[in-house]
Amino acid sequence: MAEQLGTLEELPQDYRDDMTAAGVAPLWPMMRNVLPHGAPRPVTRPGYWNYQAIRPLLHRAGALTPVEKAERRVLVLSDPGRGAGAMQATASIYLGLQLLLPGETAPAHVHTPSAVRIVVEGKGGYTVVDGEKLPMEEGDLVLTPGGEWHDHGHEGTEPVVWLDALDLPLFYYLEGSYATEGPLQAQRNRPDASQVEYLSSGLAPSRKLGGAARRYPMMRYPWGRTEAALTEMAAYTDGGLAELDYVNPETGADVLPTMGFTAMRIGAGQADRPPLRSSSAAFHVIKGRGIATINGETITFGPKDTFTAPVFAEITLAAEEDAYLVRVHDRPLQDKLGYYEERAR
Ligand code: 1HN
Repeated sequence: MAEQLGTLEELPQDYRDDMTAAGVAPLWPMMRNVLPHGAPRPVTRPGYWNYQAIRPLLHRAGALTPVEKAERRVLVLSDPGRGAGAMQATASIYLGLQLLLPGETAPAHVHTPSAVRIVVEGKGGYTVVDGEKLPMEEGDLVLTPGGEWHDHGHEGTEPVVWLDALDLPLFYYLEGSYATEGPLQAQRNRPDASQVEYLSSGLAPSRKLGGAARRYPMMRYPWGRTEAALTEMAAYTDGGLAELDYVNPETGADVLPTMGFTAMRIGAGQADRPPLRSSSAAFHVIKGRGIATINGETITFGPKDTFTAPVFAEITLAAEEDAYLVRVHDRPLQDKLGYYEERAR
């Protein structure tokens, strides 16, 4: 196995010009870029977004740009490895903070990428997905899967902010990203499935012959239940560490085709040192404080902050107070492609 492959400069200029004119290029000078040895060489760098620093910028967007002129009033979280304006936080994950003011609506549309909202602050916001009205309370996880119509509204009195996570970079790369606009949806006059059909984990609506469950049976995961489950679980685990994956209550599978979500609890004074994972990840802090070390970079995190880790990152999360986080990752995609991997550190 050659350490150093031939370079472009070694080749005669007339040959290089003729190749360019013919629309071809030699692979060997570029081979290591696309196929490095041993592990990927991510462009993504660890990112950190302090919510208290971004909050005034979001509110200023609210004053400067009416929702009618924005459609979605969002500040995008750009990967430091790709620079300002990058429409991605990791290779596969787009993140943005979205502001909706009291009385506003964000118009209905449907698109190929899937989205998830994690509610950061404010009461009275809601998302309508396929006619189902999903209340948005702090920490709730709300799905708007690809191919499902969705619009947002706000019946409260204070600004509502949520974190959007989308698999947009993947769809954009595939040249498969597009949307269709439509009128605001009529809302069914009943509570969402998390309050009616899937009120208790382990119980699902009784199956009827010929009656297939919806592909996305539950699209809202209320935070209160998630926190209670983590806290109960942590009482019986080493170091007060607990992790719960968000799953489809009918199938137990990941909630979306490409993105996965894991709720985490780290007890005060404890640290989580996961194996190196082939998935990239974004961590959103629901509550608590601590220090994250990602590939040697130190991040001091508090409530509502967000930070990211590239693939195969060395991650340590040390909690100073009981910390509750949601990890957004692309393991479901990597599982489907057959290459998800964990390595001991
Ligand atoms: C989108 O549809 C929403 O529906 C938010 O709230 C952010 C970013 C890129 C593409 C579509 C939304 C988005 C988005």
